[in-house]
Amino acid sequence: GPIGVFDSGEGGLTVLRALVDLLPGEDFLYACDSAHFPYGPRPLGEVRGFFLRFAAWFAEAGARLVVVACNTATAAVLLAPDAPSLPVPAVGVVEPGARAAARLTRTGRIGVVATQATVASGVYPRAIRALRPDARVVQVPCPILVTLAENGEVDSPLAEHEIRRCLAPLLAEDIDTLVLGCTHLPHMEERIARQVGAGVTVVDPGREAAWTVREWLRTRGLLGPRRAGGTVRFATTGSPDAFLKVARRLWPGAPGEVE
Ligand code: DGN
Repeated sequence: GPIGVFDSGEGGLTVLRALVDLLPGEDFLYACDSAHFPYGPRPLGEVRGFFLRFAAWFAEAGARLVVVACNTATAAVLLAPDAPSLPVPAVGVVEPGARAAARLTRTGRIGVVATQATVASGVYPRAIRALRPDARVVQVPCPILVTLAENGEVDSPLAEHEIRRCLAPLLAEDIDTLVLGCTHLPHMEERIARQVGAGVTVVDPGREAAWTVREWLRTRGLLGPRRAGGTVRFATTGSPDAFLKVARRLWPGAPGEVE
């Protein structure tokens, strides 16, 4: 079966892109819950309920594995204290991101930009400090950036302004590592990297998760063909046309058909 990839909307495309680059022979099934976007302001219990319906759907579609390409859903489902059992194996984005941050920081001062729900859940500070107990993790929520990315607005003057405003409190803390703790943010990675400057290492947890996925498949003997030629299919609870229109703007040349 295919590898499932899930997000609330367009953010998970940054993870899908990393997966397609790394595993070009695999078939991917990307599903998103555009009807309930954004997840960030919602209680984690509600996000969990939404995800569980998708998990059942992925299982029915015969997915080998589901990549939870949404930090908020990872916090709500996989890293929740009372994590539910799932009908399909799942890999999230938070732990791979936390591992990279803990490995890359020199000063131990780490910034995290994420949704309100992810920030409130504390998953990043917890996961980072489990590996680097001396780390100082500063978090800021970024609901406006999420919405801009969801609308495909990643290089406007407004986006530039909001990125600056969002990052200012982190830069004031003298961080040396910045975790893009929401999968919508890597759509703006170049602009973010330019604003934080060369002294700050930017971590994209989605890209780190792609390596985790490859390792997960390899150790179980489930890696697909090495050659290119895998397929991508999209499904959304919202308007397929609206989804694809933004997807093609965010990822020119994106493969895939929408169902
Ligand atoms: N892209 C999701 C995340 O990584 O948290 C959430 C975006 C949202 O729905 N607000």
